[in-house]
Amino acid sequence: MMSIVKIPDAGGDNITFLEVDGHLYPNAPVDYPVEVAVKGMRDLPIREDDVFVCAYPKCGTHWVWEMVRLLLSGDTETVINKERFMLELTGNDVLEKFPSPRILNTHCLVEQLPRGVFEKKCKIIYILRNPKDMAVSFFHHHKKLTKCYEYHGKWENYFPFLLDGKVDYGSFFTYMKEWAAIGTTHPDLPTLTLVYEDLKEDPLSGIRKLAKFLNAEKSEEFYLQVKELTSFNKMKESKGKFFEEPDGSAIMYRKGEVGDWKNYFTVAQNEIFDRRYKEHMADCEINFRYTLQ
Ligand code: PPS
Repeated sequence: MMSIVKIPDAGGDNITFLEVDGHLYPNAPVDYPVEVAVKGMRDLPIREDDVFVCAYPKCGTHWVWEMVRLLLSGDTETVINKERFMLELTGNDVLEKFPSPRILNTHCLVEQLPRGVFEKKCKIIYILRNPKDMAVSFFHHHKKLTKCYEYHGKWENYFPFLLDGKVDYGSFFTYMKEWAAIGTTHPDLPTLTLVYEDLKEDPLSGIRKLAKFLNAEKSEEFYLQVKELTSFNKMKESKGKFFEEPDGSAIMYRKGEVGDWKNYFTVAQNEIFDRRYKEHMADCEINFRYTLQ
């Protein structure tokens, strides 16, 4: 089953999504029919050296993708390419033409990954970001990608809507819990968890961890180059043009900070958030950092 759905936020402003088999996806204006891509995803032929970069939306997927690409290729410059088109939004015939090693981004749940991932035991990099900053980033994403979401609502009405998980890729509580359990549900899958806030605080140590995990260890000098090339400003400058607003400003490279949520959350919203977080995540301990000292 596939349909375009318009879901109202708490103020009655609609957001448009694509619903496929009970899951919401962005109704992305890509050349490929998204429903075909989504439906084909489970059966994508997987290669042993495929690497998966997995994160809930707005948690740093494309930042880490670039780190991985530089480490695996040994390149010393960033490229503008089609990697923005996520695994679930790209057809299998297109993905099959990608050269190895493929680095595949996805916001999907563990159980939605291609079956071959579990058979071939592919490397998985999972990224976590504190959900308050994610919420603010997702708000801007939904508002700015007007062709996709047709959304013009306000933060105060978006906030409860997001907490209810009525967005593309579903509730972030469900997502975080499912991914947090991967060590138990799939103990044989090689998985590296990276945290957005840690990468902000100390990108070099994240880059070293990644290199080791990928068996792509390089010199300290190279790691420094990766750090420079993947800094927020550098990526915004080199890759921001790939998606831009009519005024030319980058949509995907907005602020890249820890703690921006404080500019949006009211005291009451913060209390609601903390309460809902506790209710949903009681059996799943993740110690997020909501600010950096
Ligand atoms: S998407 O569209 O869901 O795939 O977005 P995703 O790539 O997962 O995350 C987007 C947020 O990551 C920020 N970003 C970065 N932060 C720090 N350093 C670098 N290099 C970097 N690149 C992207 C991006 O700005 C989005 O966060 P916000 O808070 O909106 O700025």
